[in-house]
Amino acid sequence: MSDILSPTAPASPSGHDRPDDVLLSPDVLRARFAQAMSDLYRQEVPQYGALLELVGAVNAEQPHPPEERVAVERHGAIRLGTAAELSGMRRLFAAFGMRPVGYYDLSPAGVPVHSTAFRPVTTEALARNPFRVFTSLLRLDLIADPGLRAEAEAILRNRDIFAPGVLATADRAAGAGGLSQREAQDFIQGALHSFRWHDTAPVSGTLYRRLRAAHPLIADVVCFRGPHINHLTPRTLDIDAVQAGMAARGMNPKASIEGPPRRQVPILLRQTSFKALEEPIRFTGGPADDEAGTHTARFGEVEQRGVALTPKGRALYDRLLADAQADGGPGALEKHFAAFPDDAPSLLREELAFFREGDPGRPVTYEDFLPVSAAGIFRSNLGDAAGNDARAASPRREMFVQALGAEPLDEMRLYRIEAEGSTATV
Ligand code: OOG
Ligand code: NI
Repeated sequence: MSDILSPTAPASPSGHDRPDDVLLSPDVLRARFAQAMSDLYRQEVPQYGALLELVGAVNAEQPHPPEERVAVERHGAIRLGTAAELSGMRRLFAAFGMRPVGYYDLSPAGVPVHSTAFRPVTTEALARNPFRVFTSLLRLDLIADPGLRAEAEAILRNRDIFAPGVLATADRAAGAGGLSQREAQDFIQGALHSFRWHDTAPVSGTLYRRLRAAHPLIADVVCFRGPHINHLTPRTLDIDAVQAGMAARGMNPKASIEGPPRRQVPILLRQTSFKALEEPIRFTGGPADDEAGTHTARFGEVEQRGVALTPKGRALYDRLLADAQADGGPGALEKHFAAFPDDAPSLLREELAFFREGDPGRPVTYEDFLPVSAAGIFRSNLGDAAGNDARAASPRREMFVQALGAEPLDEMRLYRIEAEGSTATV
């Protein structure tokens, strides 16, 4: 497996090892960045702290709690407005050893974004720190009203979501394979700047409401100075228990868990969240009597990850999920997924899931996201105004790749490399 992301600590030319000579690797920078983000979010959204406590309690009751700190955040999410913002984020995340993997088109579910996941890509890097960011780009081409689209574009053109100098440092870190201890702290603070909450919106309340009426996501992206992190997500070993616990604690969970049903051999990814909070904001771009308002964007999520599926397994998953959704009756998910083998030997024999070679083969964990689940998470945290209408798929992959400035990596290739224990460069 590639080692381009492994820690780099060149011997100092003088032969002495002064701390400042040692480069902190992208993996170390990512771990520090994830911790800083977690601290920030817990401080900004106290209910997220309550969710972490619940997840910690549920995980502690597992018969075999793993040694690693399970509830360490696995992912967060942001929504961007322009190509320059997306390519800038690619440069920023590269310094943390996070590369774009996969393309997600959420338009079929009526969510006007397309997305990728910036994440570590080797087994070693994932083990050192798993943090990843589901990153969406607003589809301005899906705003029907040309006047409103032009207004949104003009506002986005005039904002800079990055702290001064942070992208230049990111490029240098990515090129050199790390940063010195001295530089790391400023860099992480600079990176964090993009993800903070703003309780003021530099637009009028009237424009906010017009954008919101077009789609709540458009208002969320266009009306703020930066792409506030909208959730963080720890991992749990029993998501059904967390879902029940959120309800018992009055935490306003979404109605159902996204993804496959509970199984003997967990597959892919199951997710749930508490619904986004309505938070006070002030509009500073209009008349004084139009200053007070609220915005709904930030929530907390939990995830439970299972084995990665092969293309054949994924096709079966997609088909059964679509059947269950069309059916819609109580227990539809369990009923339709009865057709998906639920023991490791069958999954292996029928080439439905990835296992590491050897006897017994160990499951390869799914490290990515699911478009239908992601759309469900989006919808439940944007409120009813987000709509629920199915549309014709309109992927714009080429447009996304151009905006990103790179081709996202193919997740199936990464799983194959991992299953084979291959030394291929990714
Ligand atoms: C992202 C929603 C999707 C996931 O884990 O699938 C998501 C967002 O709300 O920006 O977080
Ligand atoms: Ni999420």
